[in-house]
Amino acid sequence: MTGSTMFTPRFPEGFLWGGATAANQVEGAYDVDGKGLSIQDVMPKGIVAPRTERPTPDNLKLEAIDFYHRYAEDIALFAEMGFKIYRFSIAWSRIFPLGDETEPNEEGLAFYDRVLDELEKHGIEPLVTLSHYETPLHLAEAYDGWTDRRLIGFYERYARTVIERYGHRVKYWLTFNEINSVLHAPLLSGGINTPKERLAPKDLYQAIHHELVASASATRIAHEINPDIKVGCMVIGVPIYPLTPDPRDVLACLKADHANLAFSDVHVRGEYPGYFLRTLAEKGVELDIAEGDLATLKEHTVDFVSFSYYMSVCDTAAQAAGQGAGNIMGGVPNPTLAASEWGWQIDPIGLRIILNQFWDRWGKPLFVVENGLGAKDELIEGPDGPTVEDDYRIAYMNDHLVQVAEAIADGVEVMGYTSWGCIDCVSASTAQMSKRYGFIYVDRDDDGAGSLARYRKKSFGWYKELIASNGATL
Ligand code: BGP
Repeated sequence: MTGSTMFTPRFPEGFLWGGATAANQVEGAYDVDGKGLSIQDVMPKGIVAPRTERPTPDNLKLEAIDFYHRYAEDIALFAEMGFKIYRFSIAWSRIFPLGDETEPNEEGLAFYDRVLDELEKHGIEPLVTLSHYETPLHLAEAYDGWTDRRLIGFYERYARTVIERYGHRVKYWLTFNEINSVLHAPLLSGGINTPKERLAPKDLYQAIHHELVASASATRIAHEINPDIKVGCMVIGVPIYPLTPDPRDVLACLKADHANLAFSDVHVRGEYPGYFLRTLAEKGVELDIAEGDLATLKEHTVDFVSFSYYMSVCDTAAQAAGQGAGNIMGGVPNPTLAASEWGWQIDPIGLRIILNQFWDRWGKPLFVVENGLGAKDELIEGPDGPTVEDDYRIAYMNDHLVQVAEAIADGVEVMGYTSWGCIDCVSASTAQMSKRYGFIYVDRDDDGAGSLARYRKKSFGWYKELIASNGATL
C-alpha cells in the first residue's frame, strides 16, 4: 500500500465509515409512485449544457441504477463491506411532486420508510441530505427557484414533513448539498431557471440569502422535533493555493476562499461576515432581509460541518492564467499535481490541510461526506465472476484516508468518511455512467444499455478490510 511508513494511522472508536449517493443519480423511477419532475429530469447532459423542456430518452438519470427497486440488494452489499453509515438524499419531488403543495405524497414517504427499514436491519446509520441538486422542476419554472422568497416556506414544509416522519430514526441530517456551488451552477444548485449569463447579481445573492435562512429554519425544525438530531451544512471543500508567492496571488486566494467560506461562516457563526458584506456592496446588491431572518441565522447554527473533497486548485491575480477543470468551480491548474482523466487534480495532502483549516476556523466536528476517484473501469472475468481491478481507486482512497488520519493526529475532530458514489451511479457533471466511483460496478453504459447487474470490484474487499480494522490496514 502507499501509506507512509513513519506514521501509524489511528481512527477514533465509532468513526463513521461508509458511502454516499444522491437520489437523482441512483434512484431512477423518475415518474413512479407519484414522483414529480425535478430539475435533473431535464438535465440530460450534466451541469454545463442547457436544460431540455421535458425529460428526454437520452437522460440516464431517468432510470439511473434503479436503486428505487434494488435498494435492498444494494444496502445488503453496503452491509457486507461493513458500512457504519450510508449517506443518501431524499428526492424532494417524491414527497412534494410540484414542491408547492400543502399535502405530501404518501407513496414517496413510504419509499424512504422502506430504505430506512433496510438500513436498520443491517445496523447502518442513515445520513440524509434534504436537497441534493434536485429542486422540483415546477419550483424552477414557476418561481425561478431560490430567487423567490416563497421557496423558504416550501422547503420548511418539506423539511418538517420528512423530519417528523423519520426524525426518530435518522440522527444526522444535511440541509443542502454543496450549498456554495450556487455561485457557479445556479440551476443545479439553486433551481434557478434564468440562465447564468442573464442572472442579475441581486437575484443570485437573494437566492443565497433565502437558502441560508431556509437551512437555519430546517435546523430549528429538526432540533424542535428531536433535540438529539445533529444537523450539518455541506460545502465544496477546496484548498486554494497561490500560484506564486506574489502577495497579489495570495490575496487572490484569500478572496476566492472567502467566496466559498461565506456559506459555512454563516452556518456556523450565524451572521454574514464583513468580507461578504463588502462583496455585496461592491456588486451594488442590497439584500431584502425580512424581519426575523437575521435572528433565525443567529439562533439556529449547525452542529457540524460536512464537505466534499476531490481536489485543490491554484489561484493567481494574473488575468491571463487559464482555468482548469474541476468539481463545479474549477481553478488555475497546479503544475505540481497529477490529475484524473477529467482533469480533477489529485491532492491527498490538501485534505489534511482543509481539515485543519476548517477545524481552526470553526472548532466544529467535521465530516468528509464525499471523496473518491472518478475513473473509467474495465470489467474483467475474475475467479469469482466479473470484477474490476481498480488499484488506482484503492491508491487514491488510501492516500486520502492517510491524510484524514494525519489530521486526526493534528487534533482535528473528524466524525466520519463517506466515499462518493460507493456504488457506480450517473455522474453529476457529465451525466454519464462511464465516470465511475464505486466499490460496486453497475452494468450500464453511456447509451443506457446493460443488465444493471452489480459486481464487487477489488476495492470492495479493500474497503471491507479497512472498515473491519477501523483504518489500521491503511
Ligand atoms: C459533487 C456532487 C455529487 C457527485 C460528485 C462527483 O459535486 O455533490 O453529486 O456527483 O461531485 O461529481 P461527478 O459525478 O461530476 O464526477
